[in-house]
Amino acid sequence: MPEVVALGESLVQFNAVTDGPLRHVTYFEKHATGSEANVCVALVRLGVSCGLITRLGTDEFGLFIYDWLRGEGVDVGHIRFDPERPTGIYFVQRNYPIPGVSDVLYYRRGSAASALSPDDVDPDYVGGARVFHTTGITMAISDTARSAALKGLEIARGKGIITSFDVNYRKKLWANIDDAINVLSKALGFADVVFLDEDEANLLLGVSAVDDVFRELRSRFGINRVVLKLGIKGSMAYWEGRVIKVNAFRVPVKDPIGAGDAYAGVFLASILRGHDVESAMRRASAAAAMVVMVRGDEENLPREDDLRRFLDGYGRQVD
Ligand code: KDG
Repeated sequence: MPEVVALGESLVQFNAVTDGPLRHVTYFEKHATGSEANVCVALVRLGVSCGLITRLGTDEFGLFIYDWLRGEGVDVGHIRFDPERPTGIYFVQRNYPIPGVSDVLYYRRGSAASALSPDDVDPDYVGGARVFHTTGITMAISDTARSAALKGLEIARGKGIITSFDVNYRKKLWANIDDAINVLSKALGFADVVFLDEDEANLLLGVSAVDDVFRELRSRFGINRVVLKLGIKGSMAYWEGRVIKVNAFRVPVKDPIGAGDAYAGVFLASILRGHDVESAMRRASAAAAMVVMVRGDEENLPREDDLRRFLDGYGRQVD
């Protein structure tokens, strides 16, 4: 049984090789991505076993993702193939219109993973893990995928397994903001460890000052382990009564997509391997920096040796 079980859509990313509006881009690079899959790869590269519960099409893209994840060492035993539905894909437009920001164009409605359902969640599989991880993306892609994610969270909670939830609010995936707030708040009610950024805090809690965010999550949801991602300003955690701040690493950015998943995956891996919270945050920040230096979410996820080399010399910390 894997130490971590994650649930969510893995999809193929077509990342623009050149900057600018997609209408003028000729070449795209193909990458296996998807938030929870990214977290799984981050974990296995650091020696923490992880299984992904998802559905893929039997098309070329589904086969590509399956082989990629299997090759990385992710447990693919709970991935189902759906011959009736396509694997989700999306395109990434880089550095346009805002420099340093990537925009996404989804083709995932009706995808195989959008048919994820509670039947996909085997209680014994989730129950055998130490951590169950999912995100707000899975809560958004369909009602059945949301039910599957909530089932996973409930099973994990019931069995005393750590539940990890990354808010990952994706505006384009929600019909309206009220739905997003209701559903994501419900998920927070099951979460032991939460990852979010200032905008997401503002959306869900109506506050964005760090102390207020931590206080609201504690008083409204009973959450005592929170990581607040602050982009280039670094990250802050509230961890069982302690507040910790870690700086970000300044690196040349090719594509910021995937940074949050690198952070979450490496943070969880580090905590599971006995690092203290500050060390886990520092390692997670390094991984996030490494991932944004290239196109694709998973290619630059570090192994131990890569992390050590980056932390020993490559990162120049922002004051
Ligand atoms: O966090 C990055 C992933 O989420 C990305 O690979 C896919 O943006 C994506 C999404 O919304 O699922």
